[in-house]
Amino acid sequence: MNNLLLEIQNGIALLTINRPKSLNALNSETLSELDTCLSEIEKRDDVKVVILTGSGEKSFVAGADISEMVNATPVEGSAMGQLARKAFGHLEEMPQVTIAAVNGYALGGGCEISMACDIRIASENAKFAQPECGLGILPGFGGTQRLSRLVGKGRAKELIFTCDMIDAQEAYRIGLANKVVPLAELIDYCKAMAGRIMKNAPIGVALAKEAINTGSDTDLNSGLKLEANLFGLSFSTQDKKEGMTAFLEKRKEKHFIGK
Ligand code: DAK
Repeated sequence: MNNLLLEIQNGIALLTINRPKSLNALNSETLSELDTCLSEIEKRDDVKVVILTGSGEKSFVAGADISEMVNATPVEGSAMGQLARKAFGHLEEMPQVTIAAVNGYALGGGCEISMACDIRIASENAKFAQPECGLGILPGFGGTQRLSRLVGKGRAKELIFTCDMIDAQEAYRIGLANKVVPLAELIDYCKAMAGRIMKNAPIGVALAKEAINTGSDTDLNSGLKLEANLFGLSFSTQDKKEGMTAFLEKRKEKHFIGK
């Protein structure tokens, strides 16, 4: 991999987009590597949480690579869009929990890839924006859809139409960031959160992720039906037996096995 760093330890995959000279902008090669890497992580039982971040202390991802896009034809643009849809789709749909550790600029495709993650933790210096309309395009890696679902239609329209850049506190206030922490503590904070998640049953967490994601794109009744079915499915796991038995035995230690 030319543009990614991957470190897997204690159930956590720390995936770093590593193109610091262009502030970690996403070119086609990086998107393709993300697709390949995430589809491999997705199959690993020993990885429970993925933390996605950018290299350096200035930028998470400064968007799609403008130098690659400037002369791209519609066909090339569309191929790039397909690649991003696949790569971002893994983050959103993989059974593991995905946390974006937003360590600086999250602009355009950078804001969009953070929104494909389940949770966004921002460092104090993080900045978010969807600057596409100022480049003569519109958000195309899911921004018009995911931003409005996260912060509401009105705020999404304001951010997209004005291209305003907002800081981490404002992102937190509107619900785009889950939490703001000092830059030096960002990765440790995300790892500690991953640790709290990993104490719970992985299948329960994965089914809850599926219920929330699918349910939020459908009507309440269909979402509730899906939840009931997934709830039933969780009763087939050994982890359900273990979690409930541990409670009844007043045991703090639980031995979840992901089955
Ligand atoms: N692409 C390419 N290079 C970039 C870049 C980017 N997005 N962002 C920064 N760089 C490069 C700069 O060109 C510069 O390179 P050198 O001049 O040193 O060679 C280097 O990174 C450092 O940047 P600056 O010198 O500009 O650093 P500053 O601190 O002055 O400014 C900044 C930092 C982040 C405010 C500024 O670099 C900036 O405004 N960057 C562009 C941000 C932006 O507009 N991002 C949104 C891109 S549009 C698609 C769907 C979606 C998309 C594309 C296609 N399809 C469906 C096909 C998505 C589009 C976008 O994301």
